[in-house]
Amino acid sequence: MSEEKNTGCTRRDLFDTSLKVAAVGGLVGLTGRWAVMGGGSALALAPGAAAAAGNVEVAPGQLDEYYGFWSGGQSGEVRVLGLPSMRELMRIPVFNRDSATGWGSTNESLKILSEGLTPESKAFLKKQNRVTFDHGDTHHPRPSYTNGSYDGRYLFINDKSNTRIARIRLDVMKTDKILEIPNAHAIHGLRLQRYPKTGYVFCNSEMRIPMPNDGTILDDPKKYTCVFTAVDGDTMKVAWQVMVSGNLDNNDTDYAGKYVASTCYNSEEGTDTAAMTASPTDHAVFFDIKAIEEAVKGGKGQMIAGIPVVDGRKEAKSPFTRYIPVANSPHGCNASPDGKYLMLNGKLSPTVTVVEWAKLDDLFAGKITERECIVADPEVGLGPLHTTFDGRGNAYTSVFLDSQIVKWNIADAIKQFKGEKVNPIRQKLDVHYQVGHTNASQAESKDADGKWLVALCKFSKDRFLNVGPLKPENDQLIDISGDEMKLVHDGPAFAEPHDATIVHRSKIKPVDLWDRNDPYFADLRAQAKKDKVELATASTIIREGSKVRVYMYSAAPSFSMTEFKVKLGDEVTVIITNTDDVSDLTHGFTLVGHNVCMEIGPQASASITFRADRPGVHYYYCQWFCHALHMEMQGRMLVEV
Ligand code: CUK
Ligand code: CUA
Repeated sequence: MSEEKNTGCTRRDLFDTSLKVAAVGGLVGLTGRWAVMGGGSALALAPGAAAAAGNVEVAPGQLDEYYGFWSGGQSGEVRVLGLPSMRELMRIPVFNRDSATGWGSTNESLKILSEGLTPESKAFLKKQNRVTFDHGDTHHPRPSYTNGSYDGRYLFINDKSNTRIARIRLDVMKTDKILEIPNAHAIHGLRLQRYPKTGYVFCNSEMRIPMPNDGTILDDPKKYTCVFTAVDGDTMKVAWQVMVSGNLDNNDTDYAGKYVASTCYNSEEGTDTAAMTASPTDHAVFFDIKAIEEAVKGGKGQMIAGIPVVDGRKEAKSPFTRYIPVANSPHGCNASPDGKYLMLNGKLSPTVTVVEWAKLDDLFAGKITERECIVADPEVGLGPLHTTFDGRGNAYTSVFLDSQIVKWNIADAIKQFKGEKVNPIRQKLDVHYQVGHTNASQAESKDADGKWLVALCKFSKDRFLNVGPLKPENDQLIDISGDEMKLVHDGPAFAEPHDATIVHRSKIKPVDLWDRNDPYFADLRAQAKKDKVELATASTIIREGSKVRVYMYSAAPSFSMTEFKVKLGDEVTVIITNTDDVSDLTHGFTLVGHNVCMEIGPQASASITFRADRPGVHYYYCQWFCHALHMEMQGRMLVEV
């Protein structure tokens, strides 16, 4: 029985490791809590405890209760998982190229990947014979809000590597907008306006660059600056920017639509590690959204690259920002779901600094000092990175160096700060290993429900079968529904999911079929109209000089055209409409030897353009197994010399 449970919901190694950890804890004379903790992890495997821990096993045919939106890190994509099973449900290509769907090859995706780039990037890429970047580094996936709750419209995510953000439509789970942020360098922190709705997408430029960055300023760091950016999430246009002091790291917003804050490292404004960490304190910068909006409306912003920019640097003593001092190099920045507090995670300091949002009105009005906004500073362990919440007054901080999730009570931390003799720490749970982000179910919204927590560990070391020098990450699932946290699952993940957001399935309503009038195919509809063809019934070739448009439709198991002819050197665009209106009936179009491949979802249209530079017969086929005669779903392109 217990054997079954062991193999069913977790790994045998977990059992061994937990016991070893407990023993080591005893050896080095750690407190009783450690012993309880180690035992607690092991207990999670006992049949009784596993039952109490809630059912993590989602049987075949059963659906998960939560969607998890995972960043794909350096892979540049977003992954959708089901929780608690931790099954990977979908990968959404975003900044990367994708062989299965043709993302980065189809005309529709190339437009999305290229239209939001700055003129400088477009010119740079053109010199390299490219239209877009092929690579992305995603960190922070965040679903849109209405009144502090997830509304299921969009998911936004950053690309640190090429200073971009993307918007994914959650009805179809496809990327629909990508925007490069001008005046910025490496977008890292990204969070969304919660009230009244999203609204703004707040983006942190992590690196400081000269302004203007035109090659005239090199060695004068005083002329370097960082900008904080507000993008309108509906139009995906930059609304305004604020110049700040220090390097922006992570950010978060309140639940009232008034303030947004960001942790900063390098308040020293140095350019190497020693200079960057010289001072014992850094700061978090708080932005007054109304004040900035009014200044921008009143024309007080300086126009840089077409964007109104206001000066919120420390020395400017502006009405836009306040700098609250915190210990050196803070990292995570997390608003509690009750709308009251913001947690600034110490990283180099073993503490989490708690700021009360309600104090900010007085701070901006000059009635209280920066330090008076701090209401708690609990010591949680070595290397606090990120904090999440259960909606019952507890916070859970990931502690990188100690490899633990530390549960602490917010009210008790505040009492302790006031001098009362209380210990806010409730439990320390070992995770494996070196945890980065942690996030709990619904915890980034006011509907935090305290059921599941994921610990996204940077190292998996010995937790899985060895796959060579590059190891997977280890995303661990922890049950937080009871008084004690229980580790219930290890999940290997490729290329660094920095962060994940867990959303109840009732909040997300994806469709089964595309709508023929979807904006995704607007360009194709317009082109078809010009060509006087009907997308869903066309089997036509339109020639315009050496430009050839091949219109066809697909209905399982065939393409409406099983052969077409073009001339050597033609620029060929193949436009296919999938007329099947059956759920899950996706077709594809792959042209052998041409670097051409695309997905065509049910009721979708898709197009791809290539040059017919190889004479002869070339087969195209459907690469999605759609029918008993799927193998036969093919045709020939004849390239005539
Ligand atoms: S960051 Cu990666 S662990 Cu980019 Cu949110 Cu903290
Ligand atoms: Cu259509 Cu396979």
